[in-house]
Amino acid sequence: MEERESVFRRQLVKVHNVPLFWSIAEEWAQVETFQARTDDLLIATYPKSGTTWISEIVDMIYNDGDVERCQRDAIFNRVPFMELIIPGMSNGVTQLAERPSPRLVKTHLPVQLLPKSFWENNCKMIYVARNPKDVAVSFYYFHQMAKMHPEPGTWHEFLEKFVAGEVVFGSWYDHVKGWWEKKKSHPILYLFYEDMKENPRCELQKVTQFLEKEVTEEAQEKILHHTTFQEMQKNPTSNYKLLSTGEMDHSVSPFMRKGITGDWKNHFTVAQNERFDKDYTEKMAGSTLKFQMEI
Ligand code: PPS
Repeated sequence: MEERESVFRRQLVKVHNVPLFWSIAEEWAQVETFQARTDDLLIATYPKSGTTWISEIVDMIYNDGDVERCQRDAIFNRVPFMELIIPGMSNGVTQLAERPSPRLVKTHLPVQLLPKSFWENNCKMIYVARNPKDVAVSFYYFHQMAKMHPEPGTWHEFLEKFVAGEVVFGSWYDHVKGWWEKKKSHPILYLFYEDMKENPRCELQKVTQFLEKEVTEEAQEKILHHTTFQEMQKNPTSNYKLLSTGEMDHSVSPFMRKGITGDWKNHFTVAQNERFDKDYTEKMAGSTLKFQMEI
């Protein structure tokens, strides 16, 4: 019991200047030498940007819209989190090594930290980005319920850390811009959470085209229905309730929390919002990347 507790709520440790969970930093050599395969599909995101949502969509495409087959296992086993290494609990690197191809691989790493075998194997990648205000709010609640994170402090304190990039996986700005730039030279489908909310059918078609998969009209309907927030929220294989309460305590805040765009308006004060907008304008200057803060 003592050992288990000591795993949680520790300070982050920087790897190449990016804050990571202490246990990922300690085992970084394993992550860095991860062996990608040519038919791997990488799902890359900054935390809280729609990773689980796109993972469920892709798994459904791979399984021709068969809901039962997609309920064969929890999402964190169907799409393992590559760099997540927690002693005695999880090792995405070894988990993935044992899986048959074609594999779906989840990562939150910023582009510069991605193991080089993904580039060498020219793997297809899907990146999902979400507006930073909703990410910050979602991340704040996630820190409270998922115990690998350091204590978030108050909302105000957390927002300061988020803006400064002093949170796990580093700066949201560096992350979204880094992957955006990379798509100029590599097959990356770059999607937005807000577009997925606004027009799920259109975004689903982008994904199937990118993956070069034929999906029947019927399967498409099933995928759209099965991956709505309401369906995923009650599905034990996608709502993370199969994890132990020690790792994620849904009574503090559920993993499937609200699933909307614009919840930040219920959390940001006017002063916080003004300050955030000013900083956002400075950090995004010169980028062609645009976000919808509301839809
Ligand atoms: S993680 O822990 O980083 O992998 O989390 P991630 O899956 O990226 O993000 C969790 C947020 O995504 C919301 N979510 C959804 N929104 C809309 N539709 C669907 N189907 C869906 N599935 C998950 C989830 O509720 C978290 O956002 P918040 O704002 O906290 O509700």
